[in-house]
Amino acid sequence: MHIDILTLFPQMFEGPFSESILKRAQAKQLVEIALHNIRDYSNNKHKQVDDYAYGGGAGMVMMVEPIDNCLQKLKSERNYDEVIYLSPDGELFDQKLANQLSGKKNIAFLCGHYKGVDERVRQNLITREVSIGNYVLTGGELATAVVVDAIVRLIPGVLNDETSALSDSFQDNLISPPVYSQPADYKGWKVPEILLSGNHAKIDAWRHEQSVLRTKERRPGMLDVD
Ligand code: 6GU
Repeated sequence: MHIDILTLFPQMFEGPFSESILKRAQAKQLVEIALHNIRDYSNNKHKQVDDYAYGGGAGMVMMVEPIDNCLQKLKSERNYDEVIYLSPDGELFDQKLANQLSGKKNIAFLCGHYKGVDERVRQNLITREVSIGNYVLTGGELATAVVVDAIVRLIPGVLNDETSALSDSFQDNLISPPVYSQPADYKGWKVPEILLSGNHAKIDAWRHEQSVLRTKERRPGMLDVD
């Protein structure tokens, strides 16, 4: 998979993409992530990327031209399955969308800032708008990092034990069961007997039962979807 990220703040991605699983996925060439500074595509002598809104009002708007310049260049090099604009008023991101996107070949993400992007970007250059939740962030960068993380870990070969993504919470509309490790008794806080029994059929049945119980308690709406 190839991912392009269009942003005014490329350095915001250095931490999240240079550690742990995302770092290894790139080293193994399972994913290639390229950052593009929108400011580099401004033709203005001040490298201007935002301007006042027509009609007045508070807040700056990201201009169409630098974003279009950047996307034109990228589109001359590859065909995109999706060009995604991260915005608090987009479609809510969930595990189902993460699964869909993890199967794509080329995805571009546009990170918005200020009062958002010129509407003509949304009308003409974007295939999809995504939000990570009903709250407002300072910009689309952290949202993009979240979405990229959720997608990349689903690419085959990224996780060591491939079954571990299959047993994730949400993957089958169930929350994961509780897990325990050594010691079996810590300060009197005991691991459930069944997990120490060695009876794997019973353990699997117990885990499934715990998943259903937790889902009913924590995400009652999740059991009836799909
Ligand atoms: Cl994608 N962007 C911003 N700025 N805030 C958000 C968001 C995105 N998703 C939730 N809040």
